[in-house]
Amino acid sequence: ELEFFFPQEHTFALIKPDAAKHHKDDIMQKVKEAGFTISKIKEEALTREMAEQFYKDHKGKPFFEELVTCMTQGPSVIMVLSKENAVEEWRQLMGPTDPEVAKQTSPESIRAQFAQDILSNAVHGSSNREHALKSIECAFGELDID
Ligand code: RTP
Repeated sequence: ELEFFFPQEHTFALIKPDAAKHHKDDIMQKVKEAGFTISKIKEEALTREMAEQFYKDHKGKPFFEELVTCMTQGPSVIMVLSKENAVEEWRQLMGPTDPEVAKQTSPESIRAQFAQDILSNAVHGSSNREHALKSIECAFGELDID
């Protein structure tokens, strides 16, 4: 009945390869504590095509090649997270892009606690609902959850 007032939203979330290797359990713990439902999950290395699709807005930037290499170097944990206001809340839980900033402004965030540096910054999350839907379809096919 609550869902009538607080409809679920879905977002696309990913634990990047380095963090998937070293901090997966701790990050999954924070996901659950924050009240997300894990609607879909798989562990697999992104292909170059997928990494380029997720980061197409950054094509041409000086860090793009490094970013794609970093994202394809090993298995990622790829998820659909569901919750009221999921897109925004997952971004909040991730924290700012740069872990040095994250440590100052959001010490409880995933990036403050588990990011290595601004490139290997532990997690990815869609920045809006449209991007979320596109990334979910790209990773899992048509969205078949309510
Ligand atoms: P994301 O897209 O991964 O969820 O992260 P975001 O919105 O916080 O960061 P964004 O500005 O979209 O950048 C995407 C990813 O590119 C890498 N990056 N490196 N070396 C650099 O200055 C730099 N800036 C961004 C990070 O891996 C970031 O997550």
